[in-house]
Amino acid sequence: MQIEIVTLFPEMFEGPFGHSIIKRARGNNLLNINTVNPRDFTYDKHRIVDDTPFGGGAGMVMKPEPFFRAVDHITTSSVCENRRVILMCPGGARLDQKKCQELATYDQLILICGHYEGIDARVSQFLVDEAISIGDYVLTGGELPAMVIVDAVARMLPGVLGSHDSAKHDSFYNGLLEYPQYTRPREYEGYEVPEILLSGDHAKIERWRRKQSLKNTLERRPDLLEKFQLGAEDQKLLAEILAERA
Ligand code: 4GN
Repeated sequence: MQIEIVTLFPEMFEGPFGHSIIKRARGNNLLNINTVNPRDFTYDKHRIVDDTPFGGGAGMVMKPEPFFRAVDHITTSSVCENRRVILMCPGGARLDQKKCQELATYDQLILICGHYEGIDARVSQFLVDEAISIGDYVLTGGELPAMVIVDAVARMLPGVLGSHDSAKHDSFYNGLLEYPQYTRPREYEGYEVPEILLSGDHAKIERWRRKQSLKNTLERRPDLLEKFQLGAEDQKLLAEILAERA
């Protein structure tokens, strides 16, 4: 996958994409990340990217031309049939695991990061395919949200996670929260690992893990459970959980 990030602050991306799984994915050519600076697409002496809002009011608004030209530069210099242009925006559709899986199917993502008080609305109206938000809060720029998208989408790409750290067991991936995991030591300062995990009975362990997943989801994210299609075994486990509560 090719990811183009349109940002006034390309240096911000050097750290987060230079480590661990994302670094490995880039090294293996599964992921190619590039930044484009809209300031390089201003043609005035002072390379101005923002201006005061029409209609008055406080703050500055980012001008449309640098964004249109930057995206035009990307789309005309790379042949790609299957791309998506995305604006990082507090008012966009909320990012979730399903959206990350969907975004992972594109060959190219163009992520647009804004700053200041806002971006000229023609960018979201006529340049982007969709606006995405990583949550109901406002940040000083779209850079951190773009990093979140890159990270979450990259680990959905085939080959990025090793088979041992596959996404299958992730929270949200299968619609439930993850079951708790433990490693050595068996006992730390009196805190013990659940006995069943040491039993070697794999069928029992699978059942226990599924039950813990259901229990965690019920207790912490009942909204997820409402949308979830419970199988026959899940219904039995859930009945057990509710009985144990009473
Ligand atoms: C996205 C962008 C939060 C999000 C942002 C989010 C930059 N803050 N929740 N800030 O995903 C005005 C112009 C704020 C750009 C925008």
